[in-house]
Order: sequence, then structure tokens, then C-alpha cells
Amino acid sequence: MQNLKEQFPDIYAAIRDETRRQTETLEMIASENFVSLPVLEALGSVMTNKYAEGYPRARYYGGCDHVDVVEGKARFNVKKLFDAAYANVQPHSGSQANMAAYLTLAKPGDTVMGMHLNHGGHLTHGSPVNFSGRLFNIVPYTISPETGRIDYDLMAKLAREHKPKIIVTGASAYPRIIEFDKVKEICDDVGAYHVADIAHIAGLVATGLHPSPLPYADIVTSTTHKTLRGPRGGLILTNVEGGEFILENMPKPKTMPEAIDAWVFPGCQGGPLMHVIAAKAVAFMEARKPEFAEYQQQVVKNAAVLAETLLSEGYSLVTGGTDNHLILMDLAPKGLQGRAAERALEAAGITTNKNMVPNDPQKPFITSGVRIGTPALTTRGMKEDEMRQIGKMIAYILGDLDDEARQKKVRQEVSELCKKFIFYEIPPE
Ligand code: DSN
Repeated sequence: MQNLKEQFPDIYAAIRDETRRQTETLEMIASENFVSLPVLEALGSVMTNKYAEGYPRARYYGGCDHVDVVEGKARFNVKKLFDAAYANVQPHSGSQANMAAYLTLAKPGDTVMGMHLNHGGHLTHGSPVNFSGRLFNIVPYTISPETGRIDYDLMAKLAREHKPKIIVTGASAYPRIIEFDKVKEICDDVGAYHVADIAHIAGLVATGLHPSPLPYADIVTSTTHKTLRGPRGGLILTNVEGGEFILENMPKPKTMPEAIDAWVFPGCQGGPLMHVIAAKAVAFMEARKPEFAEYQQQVVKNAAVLAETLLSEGYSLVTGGTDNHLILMDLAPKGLQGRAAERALEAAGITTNKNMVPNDPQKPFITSGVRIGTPALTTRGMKEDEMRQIGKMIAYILGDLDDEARQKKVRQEVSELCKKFIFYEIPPE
């Protein structure tokens, strides 16, 4: 980064300091991960210069031979990874993927059912402040207050009552298996489409550690940067090859894959980010290697051990544990707030995020919960022993949120631990 360092020292310094932060603290935000050096190299490449509106071999610009290679590789590898018949790798983000998926299947004003944001859903699953809540008539489903798990009976009841066009599954803060097969039954019963957003669990799905929604969903969307460990971005998959989707202003009815392609571009987006698509191709090839399956197994084992440790330290977890890569601590029984907990943990070098818990008495900016994930630390090579150590550190910090001496002590312990698991080299001063 010599040129950056010499010509734009402030930006260079911020990148160096961010590398140091990622290296010298414990990154436990459940939706974050550390990409490989080949992924970073592809992201920082001249592919960013190329306009390539359209799709491989059908572009609106000349000079697309090489970008066609990377988009072709990305599509081929992601289809193999998820056993899907069709893939679109152009969505700039999970939100853009969801927008294109919904518009493929429903018209503005139609009813869409998604998991309530405060119960672990996502903004794009129907929040009133998001395009989803503004364009569609949203009927949120929730988790059971008793079990903390998705209430499929309630989902079925709401579906029969409101006859949605789409039921969206997937979540941002749900620690248990999602039963896509049950949702398909509900969809079939009321004639709804099923969109499964696997952004959080994509790496687990790709390696068989979570049931795949592909046999049960009309469209599957995802981000590429969470458990899947690719660059920041989105994707869309389907195994429904036929259909007849009449798109306004388009020449003829389209099949499901053609309709999705048309809604991504030109429906929702302009030029694809070819440097990101090159990096997605690399990440999808990495994810097809046996080491990736071992990595995902360790992510799940690490989350389970962390959960056991926190439980044995007397803390409550939503659903009492985890099946996947994340844990949702419910701090209400201890009289604590999520925001204060997040801040105290950050002061000790442990990065998490505050999160709503079921029936949270607090507002979303305060919350009673903290969400903790293991994907990033597992990428660094941490295993069960480190999770036990970290679980104890978290419990110690939460034991007194105002005790700065505790935070200092744990910060030192975190520094020592991080030195044993260096992943990125810190750029020089
Ligand atoms: N903001 C992401 C998360 O943290 O889960 C979801 O998009």
C-alpha cells in the first residue's frame, strides 16, 4: 500500500489502524468474518474499473471478456456449492438481493410475511423504515415468548388469515435451526411463495450443518460475507427453472431465472461491481474445499462451547443455547442493558452488538440482549479452549459493567490471546 501511504496518509493510517483493531481485539459480531488474502487481492483489483451492465455474453459494453470469466466462475461455483440450478451473483448486498426476489414474486401492495425485526428478523423482512415495509403490506410473524423459537403454528394461522403472496424465512439473530420444510407446507397450504434469506447461515448450509432451503423455497437469497466468508455482497439462487412471470415493460413472460435476472438488472441495479464478483468467485471456490467444511464445523463447536460456558457462569441465553454460529444473551434476568454491556465488553477488547431479545422491555437503541458469534475468531484459528477462556472473560466483565479495572485486566488478557492468533499482518507505521 505504498502509493496510498505516500499520497493519502490519513486513509492509509485509518486502514492500518482498522487492521490493528481487527488483529488486537476479539471480533465477535455474528455477521462479521475475515476474508482470505486472495479474496482481498481480487477486491483491490482493476476489475473495479469495468462497466459490465448485463450478464456474461450479453453485455451493454465492449471489453467484457475477462469480467465474463470471473462472473461465469462465480456463478458456476456457487451453484455447485449449494446444489442450485441457477445463480445471480450481482446483488450488491443482501438487501438488494431481497428487493429483487420480492419484486420477482410480488407487486407493491401485496402482503408479505417476515419475521419481526425485534424477534430476530431483518430490516428487509418488513421493517416499516425499510423498502420492504414501505412497498408491501407486511404481516410479521414472531417467536414464541416461552421457547424463544419460531412459532410455526402462529405462522400458519397468520398465513391462513392474511393469505400472503410471500413468506420470508431467515433471521439476523436466531440461534436455532430454521425448519424450511415446515414453512414450505404452510406456503403450499395458502398458495404463497417462499423466499429463504440464508445470509447468516450460508456457510453452514453450504457444508450441510444446517438444512438447505433449496428444496423448499422458490428463491434463496444470501449475503456473501458472513459465515460464507466472502467479500461484502449478495447473491440469489433458485431451483425453480420454469414459471411464467409477466414483467411490465419487458417483451415477454419470463421463467423464474429470467425474471430474477431482469429484476436484479435493470430492475434494481445498474452496473455490477466486478471486483466484488471476482472476489465472490474466489470465496466460492474456497468454500468448496474440504478445509471450509472443517472450518464451519469448528464455528458451530465453538458457539456451543461458548454457550455452555456462559450458562455455567449463570447467564441466560435465548432458547437456552445454540445450534449455529451465534448466541443471544438475555441480560434482563441480571438487570443489565445490552447497550451498556456492549460498551463494557468493547472497552475490554471484545466486540459484540446489543440486540433485542423476545419481549424486550427496552427500546432497540438500549436493548436487553447481546448477540455474540464465533465465525471470525474461528477463522483466526481459535478453538474450544479459547472459547472457554473468552466465555469467562465475558462473564467477568458483565459481572460489573462499571468496573474499569476489570476491563483493563481483560483487555490485557485479550491482547495476549490475540498475539497467538495473528491473521492479517499490520501495515507498517
Ligand atoms: N446487519 C446484519 C447483521 O448484523 O446481522 C444483517 O444484515
